[in-house]
Amino acid sequence: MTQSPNFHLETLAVHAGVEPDPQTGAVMTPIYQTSTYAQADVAQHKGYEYSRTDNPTRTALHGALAALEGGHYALAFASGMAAIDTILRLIKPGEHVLSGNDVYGGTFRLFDKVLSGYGIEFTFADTTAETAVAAAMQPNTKLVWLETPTNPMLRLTDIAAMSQIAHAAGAWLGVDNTFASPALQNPLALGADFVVHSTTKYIGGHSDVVGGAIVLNDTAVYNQLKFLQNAIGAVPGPLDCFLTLRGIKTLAIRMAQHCRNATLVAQFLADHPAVAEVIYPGLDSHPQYELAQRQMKGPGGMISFILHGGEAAARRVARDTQLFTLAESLGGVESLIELPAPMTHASVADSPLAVDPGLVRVSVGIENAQDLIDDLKRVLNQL
Ligand code: P1T
Repeated sequence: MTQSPNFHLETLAVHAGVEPDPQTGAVMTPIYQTSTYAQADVAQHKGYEYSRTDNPTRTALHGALAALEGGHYALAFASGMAAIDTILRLIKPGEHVLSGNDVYGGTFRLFDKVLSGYGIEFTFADTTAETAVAAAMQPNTKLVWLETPTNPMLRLTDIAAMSQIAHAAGAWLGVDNTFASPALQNPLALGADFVVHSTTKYIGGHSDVVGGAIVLNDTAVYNQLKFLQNAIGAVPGPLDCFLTLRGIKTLAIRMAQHCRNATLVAQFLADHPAVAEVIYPGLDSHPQYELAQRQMKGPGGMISFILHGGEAAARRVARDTQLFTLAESLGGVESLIELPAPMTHASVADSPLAVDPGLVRVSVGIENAQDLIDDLKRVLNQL
């Protein structure tokens, strides 16, 4: 496809990065299941020499990811954590990273339990409050890191405001855009320097592949990251790239249905007497409803809630729903339910980031909304 900045997301999702195969005309990019490439003479190759460095199926995925986020460059990784880790390799011992204080448990674990052991200094601050971030900046701050919406509290951060604070201090802004997906929010356009995805989630969309991505505009930093991608080697295999490319084609219509369904489920939960609090950016009870309206094209498919019955009730609901499968992860076509405190965020226990043990998180899938509501109603009515 001839790339044009004027194409809409629905069109980019179907076409970006993918050209008919030059050899055969195959419409879908083949799974180039090869580790190496024949060379005509020493160091004379057709752009590919070894599949850790480059692989044609991965090249197509890079093109699609860059287009979706409106960035010049994208790099795909074996997981979301591998993508985040590779960005953090740009930070040197003695430098400081200011991270949001409500992030995926694995991100906190990487920062606090792994990278701080290599001399990188981390501070965790409330990025929803600009004053808290400005106060926590240090002369050696090199990177401000945030999720919006956050996992699992669904708090929002004003990306444009945060990029001003970071850039005024000479720091980069990295935004983990996993929860919104590129269909609902494009952080580069709001001033972020890096966008990261766990492509395991909405981008892949079918709970059948683990992957990660970085998208950015700066050529010099891209070259550094491309070097690191090859040097470290946490790359996705060709089948994983193919599955992710296939998932991307329906991103726009999946996200529209996730948003529609989650809005209806959130409204149902908010009206149910067993539910004490519903956190969803599409409800006007969300403390940052106005920012959600301004910054996001839709409220997303993730809902967190707390029951009057606390942790015991939360465990019963997570165990007894049938359409909502009790499982970690999110963003697939099927609805999932989990308790962050003992599951996805177990690694923040005993830290200032600890999560309420009664918090329930649901990833609302693309099933029929009434079926999903009936499933929750049956279980909530028994509490
Ligand atoms: O699982 P992986 O592809 O390595 O991605 C890590 C990651 C990064 N960023 C965010 C916001 C995430 O939610 C995740 C993974 N999260 C889950 C597995 C989860 O259930 O929350």
